[in-house]
Amino acid sequence: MVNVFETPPPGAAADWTIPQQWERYTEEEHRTWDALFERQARLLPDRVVPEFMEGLRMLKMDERGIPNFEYLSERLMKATGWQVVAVPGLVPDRDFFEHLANRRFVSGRFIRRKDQIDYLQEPDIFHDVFGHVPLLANPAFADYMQAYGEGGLRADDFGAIDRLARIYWYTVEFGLMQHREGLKLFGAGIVSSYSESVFALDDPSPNRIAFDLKRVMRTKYRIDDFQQTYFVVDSFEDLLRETLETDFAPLYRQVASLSDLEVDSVATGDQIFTLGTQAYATAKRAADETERY
Ligand code: HBI
Ligand code: FE
Repeated sequence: MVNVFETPPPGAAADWTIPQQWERYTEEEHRTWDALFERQARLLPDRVVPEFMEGLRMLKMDERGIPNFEYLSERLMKATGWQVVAVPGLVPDRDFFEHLANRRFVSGRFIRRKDQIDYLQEPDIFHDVFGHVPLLANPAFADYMQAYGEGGLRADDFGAIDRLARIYWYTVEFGLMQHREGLKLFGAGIVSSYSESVFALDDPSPNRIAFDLKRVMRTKYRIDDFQQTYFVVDSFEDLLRETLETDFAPLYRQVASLSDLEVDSVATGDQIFTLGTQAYATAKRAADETERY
């Protein structure tokens, strides 16, 4: 979560937006986008939900180079009434929610350097735009994102932003979906990462558990490595319906009296798709410990 007391840096508007300045991207930056795009476009077709591929096509995101937000927003506006606006980096929670509640998706404008192709900590334009924007062309997902923004503003009044943020994390960022032909990816944190796009579906290490609002609200998450548990939704329509029909106030009260669940724990009532071996996380932890001595 992001500090609430911060103010926008010089050059940013009161709502934290900045001009994209598309004409300032260098040839090398456009080629970095192309390299990332081509790799994911090759890997994803059988792995990602069809709604994602549909969004890429509808928004004409397969044109070469870093997308210009002006044209991207025009197409997105026609599809679902969303826009993409540039921000300097992470923005405070309330400003973030305010943008989503008004169907504006905030995106970083910088792109990772060539030597950071496979890993970087903070979200760049490839994560934000390639990862998040295609699904915003889907009506149910678009409404779900707006509902999340509205819910975020209300959660703040209950002191429950961290609980709600877990729902965002385990759906919008790292969600899986149960499809006729098996599990598919839809989380932006997965689909913008080559290695996690393979790990999240194929690796025996992580748990894959049916999505449940209360369960997810209690579950911690990792920001430093692949997830140890992924949650599986049935469809965007179901996710949207459940979010709109649930009264979150009593849920926040219940969750407040329950303990947090660890990133790898299995709880009573879980509907388990895969019980993970956690071999990846265990090996990683052992390697980190060796390194320290
Ligand atoms: N700001 N730019 C940006 N992008 C995010 O994904 C983001 C943010 N601020 C807050 C935030 N996410 C989350 O912590 C909220 O879901 C709570
Ligand atoms: Fe993201």
